[in-house]
Amino acid sequence: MSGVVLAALLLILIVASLYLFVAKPYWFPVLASVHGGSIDSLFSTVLVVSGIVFIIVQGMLGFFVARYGQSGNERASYWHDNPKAEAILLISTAVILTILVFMGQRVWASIYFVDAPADALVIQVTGEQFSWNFHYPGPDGAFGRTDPKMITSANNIGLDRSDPPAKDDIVTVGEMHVLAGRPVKVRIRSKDVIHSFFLPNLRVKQDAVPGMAIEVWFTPNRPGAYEIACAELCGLAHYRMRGFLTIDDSQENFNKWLQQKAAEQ
Ligand SMILES: [Cu+2]
Repeated sequence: MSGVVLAALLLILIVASLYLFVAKPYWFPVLASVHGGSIDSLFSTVLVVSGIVFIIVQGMLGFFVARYGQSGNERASYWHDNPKAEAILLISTAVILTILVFMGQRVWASIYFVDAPADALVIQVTGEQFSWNFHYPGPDGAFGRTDPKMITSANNIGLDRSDPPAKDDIVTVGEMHVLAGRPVKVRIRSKDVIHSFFLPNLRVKQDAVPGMAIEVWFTPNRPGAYEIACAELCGLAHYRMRGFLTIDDSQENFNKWLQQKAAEQ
């Protein structure tokens, strides 16, 4: 094949990739949390840096095959060892990757190594095959005792209603409400296998591991209705773990929902 044809194919590859990146026909779902902005901008930075390298490398490859391989049967000259070129490529790659890694560490630390504010709303999330259970502490702010022995089909998390702090607790299945602007701390558990609590719009994704209570916190900031998913293939009906997150715009609406759920149980 003539080098010119290969160069033309490479050009199409470059233009198509650039189009996908600039026009963003497939991109992230709408952002609805405070910390998500730093994740998205880091993602874009990595994509821009690797995109520039991609265009330079593919562009040079296209240029050389078109310029020196028109008839398709030329022989390339071969040589061994070019310490200068190797040093330049190695050091520049190492510097770029190290900078990107440190940028990533900073974002990670700002999300995972910072404690949730004291006034954060705490919600206990329990994954099971195949649903998400949400446990709110109710007006007293204290969670009631749970006991695996008390789990029944009507009591998914084994909440002991005879425990005083449990009296006003609220448990919902597949339905979670939070309040815009108020930090939320979720305590994630699993009853059976490994699940992954995923809030795509909030850029939150955390594994639910049996025997562990893993906490993550975030601040929702865009009222609306969003999706909750399980991001770990956890069994045949994994897809059914889809749930619904509502970010309420006011304390009144949030309280109204809590009261309605309390009345239902
Ligand atoms: Cu799951």
